[in-house]
Amino acid sequence: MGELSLETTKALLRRMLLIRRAEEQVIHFATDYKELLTGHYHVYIGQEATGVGVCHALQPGDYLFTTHRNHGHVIARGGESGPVLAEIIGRVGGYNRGRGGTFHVSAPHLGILHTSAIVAGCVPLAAGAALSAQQRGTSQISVAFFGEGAMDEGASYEALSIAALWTLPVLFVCETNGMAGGRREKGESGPRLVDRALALGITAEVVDGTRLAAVCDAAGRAVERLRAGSGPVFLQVQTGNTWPGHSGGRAVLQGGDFDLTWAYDAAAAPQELREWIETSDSVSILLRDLDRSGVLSRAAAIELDREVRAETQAAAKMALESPYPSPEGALQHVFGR
Ligand SMILES: Cc1ncc(C[n+]2csc(CCOP(=O)(O)OP(=O)(O)O)c2C)c(N)n1
Ligand SMILES: [Mg+2]
Repeated sequence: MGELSLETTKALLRRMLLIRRAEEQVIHFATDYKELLTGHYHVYIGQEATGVGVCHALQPGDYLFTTHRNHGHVIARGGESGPVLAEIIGRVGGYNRGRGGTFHVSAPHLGILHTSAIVAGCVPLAAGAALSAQQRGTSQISVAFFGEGAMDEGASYEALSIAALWTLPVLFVCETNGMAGGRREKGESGPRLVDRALALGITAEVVDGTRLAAVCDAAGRAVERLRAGSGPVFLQVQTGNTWPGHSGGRAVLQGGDFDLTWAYDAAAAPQELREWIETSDSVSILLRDLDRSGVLSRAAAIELDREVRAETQAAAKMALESPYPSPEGALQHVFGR
């Protein structure tokens, strides 16, 4: 695992597992209960290494902006599963007191000031927060996570262009997962988005998002550059084949919750998941790497996962026991009346 210590590696794996288990819980909320989560929602399963690897490079006080696929980013930044899950099912125990829901989980104490599902909406906002940090003379940086779908929107190019012109401390993380709006992306907007950033004079590189170490390495170098005041960085993170459970806005857990032993023996997994486990799932790839290099045995990883599952169950219980906001309080915590 390159320069990461055993302790750090375990902490990052733990956070990736927290995301995996929380997202599975979201799917359970939507499928195992009647009318608990009736609309559509998007999970981060498979892409955990990107959020966790990038957030590892950040400091308290840095800003983070995200999209419709926000749950994983909030937990990657240190968010707790309980308030995230409670928010997703609209309860007062949620980070936004149940007023945001799945598309708007924000956590200002973690630098996540706002979340919206507007594709590309977060790109100019992240540039704006970076401008604010620059004007105030702080060392804060701002990160925007977005999918390749955002690279079809004009707002992204204005933000990239201004960030380059004004040397803003903003990190653009384009999670290229091969789909945009349920449409499988092929051809132009796939592999070389990085060239568009380079054309604007932005330092940019393609990163293997299936490997935590590669993300940590690229994000670490990017953040160093940003803190030095050298201008924006664009990372085109290739997250591999998408998790086969994505199904429009209603995900499906093939074979139930992810069984950690599948990471080591994909043949034991449901047929639909095998190739993804072998080639693309960032959790499985990390588990195999750690096992092979003797850093973390299968037994130790399974024990760690057992703790994470217990923590997630407690978080789900807390969310379910939290009440809905009262109708009388509908106008509290809002900007206008
Ligand atoms: C401005 C805007 N147009 C369309 C949509 C509908 N929509 C929701 S997700 C999505 C695709 C997003 O693809 P991508 O940015 O690659 O993210 P991914 O879902 O692959 O993570 C679209 C078009 C939207 N939310 N906002
Ligand atoms: Mg995409």
